[in-house]
Amino acid sequence: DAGDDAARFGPRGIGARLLRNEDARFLAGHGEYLADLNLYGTMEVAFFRSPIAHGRIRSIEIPEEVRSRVFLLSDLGDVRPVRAVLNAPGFRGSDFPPLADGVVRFVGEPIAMCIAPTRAEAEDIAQQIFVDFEELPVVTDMLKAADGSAPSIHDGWPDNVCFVSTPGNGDMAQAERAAVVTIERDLHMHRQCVVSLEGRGVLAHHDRRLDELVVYSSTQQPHIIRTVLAPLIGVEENKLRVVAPDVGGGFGVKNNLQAEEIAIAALARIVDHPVRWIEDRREHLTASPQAREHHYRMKLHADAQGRILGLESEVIVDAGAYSIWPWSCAMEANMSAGIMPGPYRMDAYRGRGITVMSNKPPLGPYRGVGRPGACFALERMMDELARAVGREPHEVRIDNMVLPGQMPFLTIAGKLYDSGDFPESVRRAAEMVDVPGVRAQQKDNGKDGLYIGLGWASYTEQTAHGTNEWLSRNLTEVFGYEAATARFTPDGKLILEVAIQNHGQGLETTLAQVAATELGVDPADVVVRHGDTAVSPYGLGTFASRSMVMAGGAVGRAAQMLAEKVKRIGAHFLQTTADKVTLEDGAVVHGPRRVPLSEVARAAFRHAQDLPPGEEPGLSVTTTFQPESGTGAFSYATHAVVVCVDANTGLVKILDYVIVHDCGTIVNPMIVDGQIQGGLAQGIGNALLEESPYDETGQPLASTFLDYLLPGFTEVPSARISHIVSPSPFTRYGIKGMGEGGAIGAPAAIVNAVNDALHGLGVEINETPVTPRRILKAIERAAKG
Ligand code: MCN
Repeated sequence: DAGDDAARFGPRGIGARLLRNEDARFLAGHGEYLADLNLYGTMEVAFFRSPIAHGRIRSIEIPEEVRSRVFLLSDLGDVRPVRAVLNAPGFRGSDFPPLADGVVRFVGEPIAMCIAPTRAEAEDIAQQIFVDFEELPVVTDMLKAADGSAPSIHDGWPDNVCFVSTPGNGDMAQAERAAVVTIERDLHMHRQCVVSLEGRGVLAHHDRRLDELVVYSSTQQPHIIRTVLAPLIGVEENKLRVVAPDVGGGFGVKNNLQAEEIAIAALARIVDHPVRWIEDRREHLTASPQAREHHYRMKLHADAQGRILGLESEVIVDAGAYSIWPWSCAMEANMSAGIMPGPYRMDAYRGRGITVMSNKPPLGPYRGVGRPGACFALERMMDELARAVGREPHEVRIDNMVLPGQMPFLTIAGKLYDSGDFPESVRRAAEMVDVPGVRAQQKDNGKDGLYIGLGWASYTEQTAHGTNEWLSRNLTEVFGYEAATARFTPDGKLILEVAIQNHGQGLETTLAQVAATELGVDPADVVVRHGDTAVSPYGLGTFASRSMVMAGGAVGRAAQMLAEKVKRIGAHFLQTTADKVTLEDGAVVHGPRRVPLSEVARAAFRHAQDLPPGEEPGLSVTTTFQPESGTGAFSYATHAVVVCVDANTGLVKILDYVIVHDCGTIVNPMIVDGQIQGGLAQGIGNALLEESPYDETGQPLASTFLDYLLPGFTEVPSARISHIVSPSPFTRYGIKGMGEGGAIGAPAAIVNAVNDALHGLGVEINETPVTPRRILKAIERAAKG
């Protein structure tokens, strides 16, 4: 409740629906993205990329007149491939070289860099390169990769299986014996791209004055990019600065160390001018890390009322040609298998996550990571379970959910849910969507070939993973804290320096709101600096819905510590003690008397003689924060969607979309609603449109926006969003992360709605996206019986 928040956190602190500080810059065109940087003498880079999916390079021919403009791996001197490692028995790693090292494993893999004053000229040079390949067998079918029938694409591997995880608990044999209903299905979520508004890009140069290499990258995680990049290119970490300028969306695709980042940084060491590569759209669609591509084999055991007794779930994930750093190829399958039980109680769970390699671009994180697939698979099963026991799907969900009184709740897969009222999210969504009303409308299904359907999805979103969570996944390269510096300038204005990277989430505003809560400053006056290893304390970056909890917590702690000093100095001026003053409206206040922060800062920086005895000069605090629970904080939501399917054309129209959501304490309700809506847009793409198919030779069949379809304004309705607020007991202020949720629930809810609409025709669709072609085929198949 906004009124409560204002009382607890101040009128412009946590909970205030403020416009975003950063939007003045963006809307006026003052954002500075990679392509806007203007360094004298910059040469532009075009990559020559593999035209085939798997082959050994016999020879590379480069015309003599352009040879000095072309760089192969052997021209880069001492540079090492990146290798993502999972410290788990049975994990197989693979080197991902910055430029091909004799073998190429996917169409689009970088082989050479061409430099010229303009990108067009660099592309002309790339056109003149000829590579002779010995073609090798191509693996594109994940099921064959998983069953061992496809030849291995990495030397020394017996097959293409990279890792198998087997989470679970409970007595499955008992669950099977007790079950009255068993539902069994195979389901598939296709491969897709990420499609951030700004593609990837890197600019690197040698700063002669400081004798350091400066790498500008459109990245979500400058600090750990620096840590891992430095040894790969033989530069000491203290001689490498990584800067993320404004970043036009990331969604996970900029949350890895990329081959191009290593190649451009390595090139900048050996040429005497800046070099820059800016990804074009075709490169983004075919050579960037891609996403999803899960195949599920599910078995759900339940009693006659639909109460879940046991769940068996196998997920096979096609991770493409290489393991992405730092997450490794096992990221998707591990997340999916670990979160699979979702918001439900069950007596037994047996999960199996199998990651396989193929001749496609590496799989990377994309909003939701593993969870859109897991939610899709489980929630399809929940709808089929409800059908089998003859009950409304939302009622079966309510009956199976973890209850508020059981929180904190340890799931059967070992996740600690912190707080929440899962059943209430379904009850409220059912009311908002008006279930009896929709059921009444469905009586007209079939008229003019139109079919109405109601679909559901409930999920939990694990956010702000702590160190224990990464360790439980055997990921030792990442950690579960964030750092922040809060400091005043000598004129009394606040600067926050953070290692997380704001690229659309509104963090410049919400972090300022957190500081305003502690220090009583105006958030519009707070400067938030991020994205530069030379500016902020060390931290991990922005991904996994962690920044609000982690960086918010670190800023909150730093600001609180700073507030104590400010109060001591202010109290000294007011001739009272620190416990008697408050910080309000930019001043230290004691009854009717006040000392402005500018006065406090003047004393702290320039007139130390005015400070209380023993007080050190300066006003700056650097500290860290990590949540108390190692598994982080769990948001959750229920999505309910009403669709109309046109059986004549196969088109799906969304008529109503309801989301009941809980992310604990909300810092900025306007931003949170925007995040949910943005995630929903991507979930709708996942459900209905976006797909990156490959033919059997490993050629991408969607390499432009003509064949890779994105949802537009007409496909994305405004969701009706309602909030439950269950503060987390494990985080500062009770905040939970939420940046991925919209994308997690939508594919399941929409496909469920399509199935609900077409069930009367005998149709069942268990793959995404549900394109018109798939719908028409399914109707045709059902008609033939
Ligand atoms: N917030 C809030 N109150 C909360 C939780 C969050 O006000 N209780 C606000 C904060 O401004 C926060 C934002 O909502 O920055 C999202 O919160 P959080 O869940 O902490 O996620 P992160 O800030 O760490 O952002 C990462 C997340 C992820 S994982 C993806 S993917 C994603 C997303 O954010 N990528 C995005 N949203 C994106 N939005 C844009 N515009 N661009 C992207 O690339």
